[in-house]
Amino acid sequence: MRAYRNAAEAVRSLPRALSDAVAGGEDLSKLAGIGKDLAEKIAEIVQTGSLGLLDEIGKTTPATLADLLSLPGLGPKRVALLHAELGIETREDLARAARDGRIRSLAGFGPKTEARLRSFLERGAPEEGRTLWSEAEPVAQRLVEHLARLGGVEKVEIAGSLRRRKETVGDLDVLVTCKRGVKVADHFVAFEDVETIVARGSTRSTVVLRSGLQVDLRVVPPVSYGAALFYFTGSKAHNVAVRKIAVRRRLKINEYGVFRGKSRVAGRTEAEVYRRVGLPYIEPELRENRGEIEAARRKSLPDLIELGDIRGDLHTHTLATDGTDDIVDMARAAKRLGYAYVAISDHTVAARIAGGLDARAMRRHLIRIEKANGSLRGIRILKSAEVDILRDGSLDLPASVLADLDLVVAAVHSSFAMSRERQTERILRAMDDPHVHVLAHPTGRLLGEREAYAVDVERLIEGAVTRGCFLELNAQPSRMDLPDVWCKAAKDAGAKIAISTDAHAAHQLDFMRLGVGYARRGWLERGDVLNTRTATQLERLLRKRR
Ligand code: DGT
Ligand code: CA
Ligand code: CA
Repeated sequence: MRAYRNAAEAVRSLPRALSDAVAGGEDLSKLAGIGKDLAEKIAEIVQTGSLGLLDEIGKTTPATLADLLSLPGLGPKRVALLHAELGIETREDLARAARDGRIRSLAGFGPKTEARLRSFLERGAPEEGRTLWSEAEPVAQRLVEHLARLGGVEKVEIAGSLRRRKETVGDLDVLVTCKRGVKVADHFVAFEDVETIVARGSTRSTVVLRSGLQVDLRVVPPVSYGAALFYFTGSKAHNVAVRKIAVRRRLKINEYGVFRGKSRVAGRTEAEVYRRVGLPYIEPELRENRGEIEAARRKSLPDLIELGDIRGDLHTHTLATDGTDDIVDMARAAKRLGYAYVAISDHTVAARIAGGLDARAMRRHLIRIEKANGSLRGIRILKSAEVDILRDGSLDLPASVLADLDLVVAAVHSSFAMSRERQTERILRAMDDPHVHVLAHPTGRLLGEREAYAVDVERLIEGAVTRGCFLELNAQPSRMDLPDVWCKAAKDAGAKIAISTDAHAAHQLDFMRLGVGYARRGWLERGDVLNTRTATQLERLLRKRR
């Protein structure tokens, strides 16, 4: 696979047409990434228009198998095995085999993999057309670096929903200023990820990347940069609301500037644009027309939380269940981030696919946590568990074990299909238990995979406040749960939020950056967030709940 991919890359970067090279008798195997065998195959394709080997494979291997490669945990070897052993050709075949329990017995598969595939397939296809923020952002960063490499380019910034840190983005909106005559468009479409050029012009261009993500580029003069950044950051609803204020002051705002009649009175910076209409600067994450303009006029905009405010992580997993690192690895990684504490919160037994721990195994696990805590300096490891909320709202560990935990995180992992009323009652009942501190991923949504279960989030927020419980903002890229509007509602109701990564590996502790960015969309300030507290403050709060 890799050899073929490298060869494709070599061919793509050839400065002339491949057919000419072959016709000219050029030895392709001299090119980096192409050996003798591949050179012969390429020559065959150029000369005959097809490849004998591929036609042979096509006779025995259905084309639908390629589709299976996109499923989580399936590579070429595993797909080949599924085909050879079970005759699986399509997603439907695979779903049926998973349901019948026929996959777990294959070499290299097991009940966990089978269950994962099954739940993925039963959730249906991901939402079309939107990309997770966490996937779009690294691409955007590479694109910014690419654009900045061109001489004469001055400012490069990503606007749109990515800048507002929405959990998913429809497309990327890139803004560039440069010296006169710089060929930004040509350089833009030469970005390595570009698959299709939709439009190429001196002020606007559009491409589609190989990942399917579309990118809009605008080139603007420096005097308009702030106005353009304001305009293309959006949201549209925010822009419309600000424009209304401008109109009352007999001003006009567009992407070129703020105008009084024909003269431009602002536009170089965003702050200047806001100032001209009588507003303080409004952070991009707030620009959704959800009250930020009123707050700006009252001078009561929130002082948004920052990554540096975070003092620990309150939801992580280890090898004891479905994590990939041990307690000490997780604690060391947390310490490297400058944290004061980290909670080790592995699954309980009802979370069967995650290899959850029963009461006895949990007790042994807690002893290991204590030992690790004793052996490491400069970081406090909290004894915790992500306890399943059972169908009737009871908890998946006996009270005697719960009482030994420093921090109890409770979560719904099953029975998503209940009525809204029953689901709400079930969760409130779990929060009735005085051992419970945090309700994890409160809505259960999985972006692009699964909608939130039906639940009355307002009542959960109220319930948390009256009981002294906390709500989690789970920072796994596909969760971002509690959703932003509910974070704001929770804050307004006086609930405190734990921003937690739910890390299943040490490096996933870095998801905190995503969580904090998203929390800003929910108007959260340092004081609204549980894990900005010092270890001592935190322990006092957790004990108070009991
Ligand atoms: P997305 O791409 O769906 O995640 O969301 P956005 O917000 O990035 O939307 P997009 O890419 O369609 O447009 C980028 C920004 O450009 C948008 O947030 C506001 C501005 N914009 C686009 N179309 C209009 C419009 O018709 N009127 C106004 N006022 N602004 C617009
Ligand atoms: Ca966009
Ligand atoms: Ca766009």
